[in-house]
Amino acid sequence: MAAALLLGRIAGAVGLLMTGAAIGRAISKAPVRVTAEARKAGWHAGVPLGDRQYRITVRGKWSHKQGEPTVGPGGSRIVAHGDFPKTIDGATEGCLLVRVLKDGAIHHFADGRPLVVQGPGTAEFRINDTDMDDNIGTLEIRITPVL
Ligand SMILES: [Ca+2]
Repeated sequence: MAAALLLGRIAGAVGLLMTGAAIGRAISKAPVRVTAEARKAGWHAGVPLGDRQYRITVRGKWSHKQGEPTVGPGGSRIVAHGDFPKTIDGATEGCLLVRVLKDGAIHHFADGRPLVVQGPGTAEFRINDTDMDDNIGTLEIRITPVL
């Protein structure tokens, strides 16, 4: 139990916790779960995807600004632009961004609906925000191969 707690703390410190499949192998059958911390600067790295489609669903809430209501992966209702410290334009402030390293496309959640992304590549996650100090919360991300 103590080892599991310690492992969880270490994974939390780096902002990524993977279960359900071995790290470093492409997901073939079982879903993989990872967590994304709102305060983590940069991309949460490293979920290998095979040459197929994957459905990404998310639970939990976070916020890009302490004092604002916590929200799901769709972020706030405001599309980031101007001086907002966003990662990309055209997605809502504080939404979950998904990048598949290979084609370089960045996907974002709209209204919290599941995303389907195409492998192969490495899936990475982050919040659409670059001012991390006032962020709170964690999202649980589930990545499931589409049959
Ligand atoms: Ca922020």
